[in-house]
Amino acid sequence: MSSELGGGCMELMKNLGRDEILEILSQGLCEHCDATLLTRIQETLAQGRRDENMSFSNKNTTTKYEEFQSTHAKPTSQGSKKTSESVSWKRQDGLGSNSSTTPYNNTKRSAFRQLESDKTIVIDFGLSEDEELIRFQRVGRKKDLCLIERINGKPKNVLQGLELHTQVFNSEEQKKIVDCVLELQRKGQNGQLRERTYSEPRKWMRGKGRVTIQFGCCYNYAMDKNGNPPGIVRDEKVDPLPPLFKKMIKRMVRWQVLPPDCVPDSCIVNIYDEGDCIPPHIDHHDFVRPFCTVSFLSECNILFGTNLKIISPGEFAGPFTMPLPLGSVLILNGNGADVAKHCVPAVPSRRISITFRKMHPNKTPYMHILDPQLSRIKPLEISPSRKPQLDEDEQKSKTHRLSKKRSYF
Ligand SMILES: O=C(O)CCC(=O)C(=O)O
Repeated sequence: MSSELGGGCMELMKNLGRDEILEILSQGLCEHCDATLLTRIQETLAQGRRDENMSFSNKNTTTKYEEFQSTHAKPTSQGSKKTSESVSWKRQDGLGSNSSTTPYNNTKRSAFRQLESDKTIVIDFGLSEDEELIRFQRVGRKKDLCLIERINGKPKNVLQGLELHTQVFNSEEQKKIVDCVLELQRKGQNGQLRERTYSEPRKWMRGKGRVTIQFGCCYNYAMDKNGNPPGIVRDEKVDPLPPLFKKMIKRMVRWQVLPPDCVPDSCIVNIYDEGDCIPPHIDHHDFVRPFCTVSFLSECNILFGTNLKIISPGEFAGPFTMPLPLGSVLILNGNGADVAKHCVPAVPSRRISITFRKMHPNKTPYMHILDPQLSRIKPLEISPSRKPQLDEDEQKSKTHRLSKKRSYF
């Protein structure tokens, strides 16, 4: 680009917001180049090598970005004083853009539309459009979980807002994800991840905790050695979300597991050895609702209730127990996220979970930028003409699976 043309562009860019600039820069790029661009920008920002003439430091730009932050701030409330007395409990039955591998060229929009309607497009995780539609229809969804507890003297379903989506990731995809996690763990052990990304308990004992790997933001479970309180540490950097995790996020939004207005931008990987656990807690409000957790390697139980008892290290008791099937996604929202606590007692064998959460816009790390790959995800919609039928056997097996699962609740 000639310097004259470059200067003109810079002048024009001064009037744009940060995410508009990112959108322009990433148009026409494949997913890989998009990710490279994002990483370059993040690295440049992190190293403080910003060119003063760049519009990122422009006053208008900052204002637009701040505007975005404030209009998207959704204060969450919790606050209700709980004098909960568990009177009864009740059991009741109770990825991205359309193939982001599709090149997107601004000057060839009609060609892009053509591609968009092409049935042979390959979706993330290598699915064709038809395969994706079939898999989407196979997802099991439990949304009416119920546990009545007395809160401030009134009966309340403390599980309202909880949802269990099964068969979201199949065994082949689970294997890919687990391999990726184990590789990340190896890197963490070798000091190849940013300092606060990887952490493991100091010594082994039952109920000691678990290995955690965090991406997108540094989260403090408790006050750290620098005096930072629990929550997101805004001036600390951890590694960005790995590309495979972004594909998982895209799938969850496309398959209507997560809403498109609450796309996670951070996650914590929990690696539980046999006997590891997570004690009773409510997730910090530096993260908005809903958030979710995906299960791998071995099935375990999660407990819910306003009053979960710690009996001994890794041994907890509570009024509601739910098994977490492999490849399932548990959505925590409403009372299920904010009134009931949850915990995972000592697991019977090695298990991995990934908890995906969206940061509250006012709590993001200071150098945080929106990831363009996570900003244009559209939920899958099936028009009757595009609905591939499950064959008779599959339909029967889906009905059987659901009626079998019902016995858990
Ligand atoms: O491992 C799980 O399924 C639950 C994880 C969890 O509660 C958390 O990360 O806050």
